Amino acid sequence: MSSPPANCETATHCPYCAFQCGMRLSGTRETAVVAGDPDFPVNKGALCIKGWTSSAALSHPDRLLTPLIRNAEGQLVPASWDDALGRVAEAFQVTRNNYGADAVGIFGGGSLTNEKAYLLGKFARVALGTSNIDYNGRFCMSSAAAAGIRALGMDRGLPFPLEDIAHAEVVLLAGGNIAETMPPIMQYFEAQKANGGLLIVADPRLTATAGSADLHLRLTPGTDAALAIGLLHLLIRDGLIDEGYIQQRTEGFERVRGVAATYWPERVERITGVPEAELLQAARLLGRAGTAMILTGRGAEQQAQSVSNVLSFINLALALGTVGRPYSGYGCLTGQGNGQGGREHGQKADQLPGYRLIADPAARRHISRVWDFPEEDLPGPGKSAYELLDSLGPEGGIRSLLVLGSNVVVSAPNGNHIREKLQSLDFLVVSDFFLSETALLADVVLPSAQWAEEEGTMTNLEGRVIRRRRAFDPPDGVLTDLELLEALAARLGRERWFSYADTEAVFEEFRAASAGGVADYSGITYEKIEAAQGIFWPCPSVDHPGTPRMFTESFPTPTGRARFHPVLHRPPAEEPDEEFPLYLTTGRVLAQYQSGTQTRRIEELESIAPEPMAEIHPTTAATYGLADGEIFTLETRRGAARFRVRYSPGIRRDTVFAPFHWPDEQSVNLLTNPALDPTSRMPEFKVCAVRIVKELSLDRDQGVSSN
Ligand SMILES: Nc1nc2c(c(=O)[nH]1)N[C@H]1C(S)=C(S)[C@@H](COP(=O)(O)OP(=O)(O)OC[C@H]3O[C@@H](n4cnc5c(=O)[nH]c(N)nc54)[C@H](O)[C@@H]3O)O[C@H]1N2
Ligand SMILES: Nc1nc2c(c(=O)[nH]1)N[C@H]1C(S)=C(S)[C@@H](COP(=O)(O)OP(=O)(O)OC[C@H]3O[C@@H](n4cnc5c(=O)[nH]c(N)nc54)[C@H](O)[C@@H]3O)O[C@H]1N2
Ligand code: SF4
Ligand SMILES: [Mo]
Repeated sequence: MSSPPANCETATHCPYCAFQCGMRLSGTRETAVVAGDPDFPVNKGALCIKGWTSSAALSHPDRLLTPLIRNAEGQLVPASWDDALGRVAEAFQVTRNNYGADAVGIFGGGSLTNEKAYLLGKFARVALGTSNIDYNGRFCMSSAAAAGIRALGMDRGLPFPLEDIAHAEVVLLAGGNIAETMPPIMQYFEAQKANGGLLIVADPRLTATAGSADLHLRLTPGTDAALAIGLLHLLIRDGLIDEGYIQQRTEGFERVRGVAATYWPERVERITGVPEAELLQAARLLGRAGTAMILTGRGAEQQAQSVSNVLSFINLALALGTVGRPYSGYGCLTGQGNGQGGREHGQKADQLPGYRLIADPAARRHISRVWDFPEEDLPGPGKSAYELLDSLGPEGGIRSLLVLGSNVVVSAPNGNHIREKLQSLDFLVVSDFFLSETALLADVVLPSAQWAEEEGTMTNLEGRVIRRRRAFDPPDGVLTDLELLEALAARLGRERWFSYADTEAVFEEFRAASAGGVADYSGITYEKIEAAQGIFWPCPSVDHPGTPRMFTESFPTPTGRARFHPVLHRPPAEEPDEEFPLYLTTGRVLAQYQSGTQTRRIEELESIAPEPMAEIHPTTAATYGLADGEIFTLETRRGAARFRVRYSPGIRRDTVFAPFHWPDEQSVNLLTNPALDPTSRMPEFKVCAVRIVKELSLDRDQGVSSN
């Protein structure tokens, strides 16, 4: 295939977050110039610093340009595709023959296009026959998704277009730092402010986002459910709930009313640390607003009780009568580029395309017909992300693993343990653009084409399906992930199910697979996306315009009503004690993305955020004799890591915050607690108990020793 002519402009989207800013690429791969796309209605020309600098990764000298195979001396050395694919296919066959198909695992990611996520799920079930496929979205969206399905009948991050934000009288944002994690979204909040709207932010830190809010609720980490139920208590007490809506559109409120009665403000202040006066102020703002919106980010969602947290916020949104009304309702802010589509098309352990459940006989029948593959040969549900990683090696039974689109060594909780698990595999293959920390452990590494070098669709945080367009050819010798999966399937004797003329052909099959499912894409075509700057799912037929706003008439539950859930606040799995006296919470900074594989290589970003800074209240720091800017160690029951102190007068005194974008001894995930939410299996990234140690020698192989 020949390259597009140099200097032509290609309209595509940023490789990073779920905002999926429209951007235009010009020049060649080596000289690529990025511009914000003023015609794309979501970002309207704006980009953040990561977007502006994203093209630097395309021609970066660290880029993988050939497959690598580990040789007898234990080194990764360049190899041909033929050798590399042969090695992978052979290893998978040996594992299957010796231990059964479930002994091969796949770990995918929320940055993959819909086409890739779909084909990866099909590859697991049809080419490998394994039930064990899951993905990093389990670490991201799974709690909001589980709560949305339970309460509203389905999970689409924002069930309304972003434009609604500008017209909401009051927005409560729990656990999101969007001024750093998707900066161009702030234009909607600025418009909201200009319209007289107010913003309430619940966060243990005074973040850039909380700083722009009208009210900042500085809650104790891990107390979101108590906060939400406490607000509901006040709304009920003061007669500010919408009884008519509750009666007509919901069910189960009476039990929730009973629970809320026991969350009186003094009690909620004690649990959350938020003063009673602020609770009252927040409740009044929400209760008296004509339109109110409640949004959650990972702060409220990455906890061992986070499904309960989100259900409590949804209870609040329902009691206020907001869900399904314009400029109102509940929404979760999806994180990864295709965090939304990535959770709909079958790369989850319990799922088939179209948000169908793999255990559902009707879903299996439908997919078996679309795939022309025997229903009885489709595997059942497999292990969720952390459990899958925890099952690697001889003990757990997963002996070979393909990682495609994740860097779990840096991003999974309890990192020392995960590294050991990966090292105990018989065979690890990683597909990436760069030699990530996970790829460094692999037996075979496969180089992949980057975003600007492939076609496909992405689904943004609003549920808008958009086109990723190819601006440049991949470097010689680099395959797209779709080409890789097709080639590997052929080596495994499954060519018949994995032969596509092009990416659109994968999309066409996937449309049919999703037809009739909850996430129905069957009416979406590449042409329609082009013409309308994106189509919102569900879109069940070609003449259907798509669904920007959902739940306007009814909910996709058996009764058509939304469901209240009488959940309680439960404390985090690990709380501070004498030994580990502080809370540790984790998250992101503006200039780095995720595990940092892509952004730690980009000069402009490195100059802004070269190393992890741990935010500590100056008073707390003084107790430990820590000067601003000093290097120190944080230690939990699971490990220790080093950070530079950043004095942060806006954080709670009992809480330390650290970002997770760095590896090795700077990795906060050596510290985090893998306690899982019982429903969503989300790890508790946002809360554990930590202590400050001024001096500690760190040796990964020998564990941690104080000196
Ligand atoms: N710059 C940048 N942007 C990104 C990403 C990135 O890596 N870097 N990643 C993308 C992805 S995948 C995601 S998921 C999103 C995440 O986007 P956000 O959810 O906005 O990001 P986080 O920093 O993980 O967490 C948000 C906030 O939760 C707060 N928090 C911590 N504990 C608690 C708690 O117990 N309760 C409450 N209410 N808040 C708490 C933290 O202090 C933090 O400010 O960002 C996306 N955008
Ligand atoms: N402590 C702590 N840990 C966290 C979080 C937290 O808040 N705190 N947040 C969690 C969340 S929300 C998330 S989403 C995860 C993210 O964590 P990861 O899954 O590690 O995310 P990325 O760094 O985006 O990893 C993607 C990897 O795949 C590569 N890649 C990207 N796109 C493609 C592609 O299309 N094809 C191929 N072959 N490779 C690709 C990238 O170069 C990168 O190495 O981290 C989780 N971990
Ligand atoms: S906000 Fe997200 S999509 Fe937009 S430029 Fe930044 S990283 Fe890219
Ligand atoms: Mo995420």
